[in-house]
Amino acid sequence: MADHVIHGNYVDFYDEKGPHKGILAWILTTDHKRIGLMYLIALTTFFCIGATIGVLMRLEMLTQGRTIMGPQTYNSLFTLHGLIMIFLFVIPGIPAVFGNFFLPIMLGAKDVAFPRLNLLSWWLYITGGVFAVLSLFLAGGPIDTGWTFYVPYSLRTGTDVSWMILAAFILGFSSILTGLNFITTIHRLRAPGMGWFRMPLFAWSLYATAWIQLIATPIVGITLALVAIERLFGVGLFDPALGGDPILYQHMFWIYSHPAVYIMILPAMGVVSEIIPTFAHRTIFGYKAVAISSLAIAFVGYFVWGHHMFSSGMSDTSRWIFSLFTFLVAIPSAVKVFNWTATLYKGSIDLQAPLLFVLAFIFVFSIGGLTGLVLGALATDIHLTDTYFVVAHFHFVVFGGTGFIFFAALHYWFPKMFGKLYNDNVAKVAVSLITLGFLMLYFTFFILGYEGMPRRYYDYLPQYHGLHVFATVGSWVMISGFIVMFINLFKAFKSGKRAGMNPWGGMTLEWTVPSPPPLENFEEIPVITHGPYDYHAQEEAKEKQEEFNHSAEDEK
Ligand code: HEM
Ligand SMILES: [Cu+2]
Repeated sequence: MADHVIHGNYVDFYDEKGPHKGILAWILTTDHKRIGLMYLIALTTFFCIGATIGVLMRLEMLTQGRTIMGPQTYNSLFTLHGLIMIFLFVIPGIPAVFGNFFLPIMLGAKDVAFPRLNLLSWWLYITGGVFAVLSLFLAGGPIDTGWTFYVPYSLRTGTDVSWMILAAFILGFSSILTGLNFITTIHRLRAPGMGWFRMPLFAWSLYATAWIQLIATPIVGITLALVAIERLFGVGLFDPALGGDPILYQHMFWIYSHPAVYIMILPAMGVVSEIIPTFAHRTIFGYKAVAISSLAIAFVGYFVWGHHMFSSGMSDTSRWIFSLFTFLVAIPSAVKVFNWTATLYKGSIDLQAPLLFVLAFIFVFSIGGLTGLVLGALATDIHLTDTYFVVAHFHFVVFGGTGFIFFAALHYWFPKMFGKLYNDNVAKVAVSLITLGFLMLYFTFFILGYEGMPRRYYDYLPQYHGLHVFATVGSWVMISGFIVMFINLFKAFKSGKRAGMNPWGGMTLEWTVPSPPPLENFEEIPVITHGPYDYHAQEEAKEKQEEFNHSAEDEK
């Protein structure tokens, strides 16, 4: 990184000489930007591992019967795929990488409120990840319970569930500490003049997310700890054979894991609310509605966990209440989609790669949300639960939502993070391949599920063969898109053109500091005088400046 050294009169954060050298300067750093980049490396590595496992699973499903692996291996692979993607990629994803890197800069702060705690979160994340990988090689072999650890199976399987639970437990602490850090940062470290309603929407979304992390994560921690205790000491909380109740487990699991889907999606919605105004060159439509709807989603999200258990055994009253609340979440989500579309409408649209990702997201995510309503309605859910329809639904929202926007964010902020530009045309080819492959792969799952293909099955009946082949080919198209994307970004990192301070014409504070930013972000803490996307105020300021220049020239 020698060519980064000094531009003009500042030293960027890559080249700042701290007390440590080499790798230690990274793994012992308390700089939020370095921590964000370390998360980026870890997360993309896990994403690649998880995606490879996914492709292998699809390859197994290419033909009936055994194709490349046996049933036990298949069970372990879909469990690992889910665990890696959910706990190591989409849940920490956007807050850990882009929240860490950009939240302080967007608030006009020098760092997060507790930089050392931030480093501890990263270490806990890595420790949890390493434990998860280690569990593959321990006595029982790779776990085969599915990412939900449902009892009584998870109490009885011979695979090493306790280790994996320990890993998830540690990851939970990482998540809680990051949430705590962000809440404090947002309350205490906003630049002078930045009232709550002058805060960028990405910060709002991280704020709502952080509260879920803080309130819901301990519940899954306790639940999983109880499973481990039950496995080790046979106390009989969940195991019916010992007088326990497996439905109790499901309630406790989903009381966390439903809100967790909002830990995944809210930050993504925040990123979308940044990218759209920038590429439409227009103030976001309904700023306050978008900000408040994040809080509303976070709040209502606590009351809908039962929709994962409509068919497990509950009273009719609780069933329809859960169904009603599930439908209510659709309202604040739709508010956001309407406001995004309204912003684009009459905007002067600059269709670059980050916006293309966002458009693909709006399309795919809307399908995911609407099919969520199909599953939230009691009658249709009975037909579709535990089929490929559910797998399609959650890939549309989790992958088409958080996954797509993780990569949109990477393209949007790449020039700022690395000070380099990538090839926009190649990026657009990558987005198109990814979206096309995605639709071939997962839209097919809706049809398969509707026709009765059960989820998590190793084999299938002859009538599903054609659709399985089509979906598997889709997985190849999608993966080639990701390969093109990674090569493009890697090339840019190695030898891309130097990026200026503000390549897209963005309005939030990160675009007012150099790329890459200096160690403490700002030479002088900025004073905020208008809203975060106030293109109007910017225009006025520019005109005034020009008038001033003219009159200065006239005087000469
Ligand atoms: C916003 C982002 C969302 C994410 C990340 C998400 C994620 C998920 C996941 C991972 C599952 C599968 C759980 C399992 O393995 O059993 C699932 C199932 C489900 N989702 Fe979503 N979801 C989201 C939005 C929605 C929405 C908007 C609705 C309804 C309005 C909804 C309704 C459901 C229902 C009812 C199920 C259970 C289906 C069944 O098991 O029969 N989801 N979701
Ligand atoms: Cu849910």
